[in-house]
Amino acid sequence: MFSFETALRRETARYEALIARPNRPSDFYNGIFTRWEHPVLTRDHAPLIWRYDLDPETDPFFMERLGVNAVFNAGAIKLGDRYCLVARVEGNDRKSFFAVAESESPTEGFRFRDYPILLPDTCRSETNVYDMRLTQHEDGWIYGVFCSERKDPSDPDLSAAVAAAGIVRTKDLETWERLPDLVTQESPQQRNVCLLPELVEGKYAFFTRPMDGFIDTGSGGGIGFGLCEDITHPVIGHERITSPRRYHTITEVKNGAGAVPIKTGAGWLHIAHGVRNTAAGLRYVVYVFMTALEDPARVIAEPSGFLIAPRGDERVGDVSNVAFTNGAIVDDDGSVYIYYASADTRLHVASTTLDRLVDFALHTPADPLRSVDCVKQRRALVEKNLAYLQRQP
Ligand code: M1P
Repeated sequence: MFSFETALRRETARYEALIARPNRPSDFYNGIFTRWEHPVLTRDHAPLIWRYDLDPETDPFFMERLGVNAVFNAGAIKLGDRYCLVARVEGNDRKSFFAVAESESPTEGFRFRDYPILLPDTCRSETNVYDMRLTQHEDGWIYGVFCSERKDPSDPDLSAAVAAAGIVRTKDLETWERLPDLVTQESPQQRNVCLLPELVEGKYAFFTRPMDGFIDTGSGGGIGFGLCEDITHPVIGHERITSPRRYHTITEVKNGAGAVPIKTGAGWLHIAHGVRNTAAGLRYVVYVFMTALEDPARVIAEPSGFLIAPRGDERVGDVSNVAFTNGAIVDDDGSVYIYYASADTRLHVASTTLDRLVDFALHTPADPLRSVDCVKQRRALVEKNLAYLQRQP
């Protein structure tokens, strides 16, 4: 016979066991990063108090009243000794919202704060919000730049939407001040926008992703870069293309910023995403490039191919064949934790170090863009290796 108390006890125990589950490095190896066995956040990490009505008077069958469909694409920041993720949580109703999950460990034990984030409601037409990138800015604020989505009032197509870059700021991830959306005078739509942690020429520096439409970037040629004088009235006049899309590469269809760029001695390290088309639909991967310290829009290295592509179970979910990141944390000892989502469904962690990422970025050959040149590139590596092996005693 059904017992409310038993069901509540069982689900609470399951939830606590999930949060307490230790995570381990998986046996995946490529020398660049470590994949961890378990996702750090899933829909099952959503607290019971978000989903169930725990009062048997009003929920006698202990039913999920407000289900959570997916937890993925998280902004990331370390506050004191706590690793904080501002995750995209998608309800069963398709609407996404943000919520802070934190842990004392970068790879396990993430627990959501009791309440999801209630953003200041400054725009009645805003229907959906997602993918917050968190910047600990030199001006003292933590900025969250996210996609704000609304129905396109000028297009009768029910699915026609407009994407803009919403901006909030906070000091503690608890109280949020909403600023006006970013205006980019040359681009009708924006997604995957992030703010550099430092001023450039005394201005706020954004990486943008100019788009003509909601899905298609159209004439948008890649990841853009623009400056704005006043973050409280954010307007970008001109956007320079930093990392262009290229034919027959991992960025042919689209690319966009990922984690907020990381400052290193050798340049700004970007962990971005690229999109190509396949017969089975779009394939999203995470890739790396570096830009110059004195000119963050100038690419100085772009290693060939992807850093992270969906593998195994990661390949399947609501939007299959997607690896996507919008957050990474660098620790004082140079460790880097890249929080990447798979298939718009769950969030994983990949760990590495700044030294490894910079080495990967600077010393991995660039994509030569043609098969014949790729073969030459690989044969040169084989030749070097055979010569090396022959020299060994
Ligand atoms: O569904 C894959 C990703 O699609 C979008 O990325 P982009 O704008 O580059 O197409 C984003 O909405 C992202 O949230 C999502 O993971």
